[in-house]
Amino acid sequence: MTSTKERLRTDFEITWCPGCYNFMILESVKRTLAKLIDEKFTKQEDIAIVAGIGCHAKIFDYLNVSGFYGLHGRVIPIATGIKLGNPNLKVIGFSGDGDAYSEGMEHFIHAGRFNTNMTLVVHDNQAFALTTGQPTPTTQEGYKSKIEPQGEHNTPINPIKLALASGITFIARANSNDIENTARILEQAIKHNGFSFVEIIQPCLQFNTDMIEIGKLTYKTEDNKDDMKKALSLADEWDYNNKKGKIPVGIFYQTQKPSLDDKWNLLSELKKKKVGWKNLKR
Ligand SMILES: Cc1ncc(C[n+]2csc(CCOP(=O)(O)OP(=O)(O)O)c2C)c(N)n1
Ligand SMILES: [Mg+2]
Repeated sequence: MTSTKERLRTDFEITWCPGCYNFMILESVKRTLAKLIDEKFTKQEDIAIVAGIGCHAKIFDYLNVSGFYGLHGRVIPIATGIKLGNPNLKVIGFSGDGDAYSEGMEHFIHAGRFNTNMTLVVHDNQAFALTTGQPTPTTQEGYKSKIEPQGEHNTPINPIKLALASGITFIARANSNDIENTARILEQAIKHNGFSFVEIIQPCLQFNTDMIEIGKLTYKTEDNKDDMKKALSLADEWDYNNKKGKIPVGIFYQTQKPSLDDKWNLLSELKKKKVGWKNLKR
């Protein structure tokens, strides 16, 4: 008998570079979804995924679930649209650091305000990889590329701090190399009621090779709930520039606030009755 995890694979040829950390992220996602389906938390047909454009986004082709292969930077609005169309679906967005923090930045901030009931997974390789390695908002200073031969002179943003400031209700960082812990974090993120954000550190073997050892600096933290001070101090431990010291990974912050579906009575009704808009009798 085929396992749930096997049913999540597709026959598309995988075109990531050999050894790319995206393979590890794909494995973590498959393990998480298979567990959630086996536990009857959701059904395979009730999962919808959205991807941006980039190396990360190819994950869309390798997962046998429904969804929408979007535009660069527009993962969150598309996912929000799916959620508004049918709040009974489990919606997961896959974004790159370029995708989420450059062109898609404004959506990220507003997602915190809306508290849309979805998960955003950011594959953060500190580079625009698919377009051959230009620097993104999380690239470290000094990174040399074709467009900045003298090196990146801008300071990276810290997406964890930005998420905390934006009111995002579930914030975590994972290390792509640690499949088991990433799967554990993804499971908690998908089970969270509200907007959950999982930033996955993913070295790029081809372009930002200065950061290739970054996974080795990570250490696991204990899951935090809504201690904002603790979350801020964890976020401050790594500034995305430093190649020394320690990088915490784990659930940095989790709090309960009404999600978009809870706040909007018609969406709550659709969820309660487990129906779509056309079956909603008013
Ligand atoms: C609207 C739009 N702007 C820009 C691009 C060009 N583009 C395609 S992929 C990409 C880089 C993606 O980088 P990131 O989101 O970090 O993903 P990665 O390839 O690193 O996984 C860019 C800039 C595009 N396809 N569409
Ligand atoms: Mg990238």
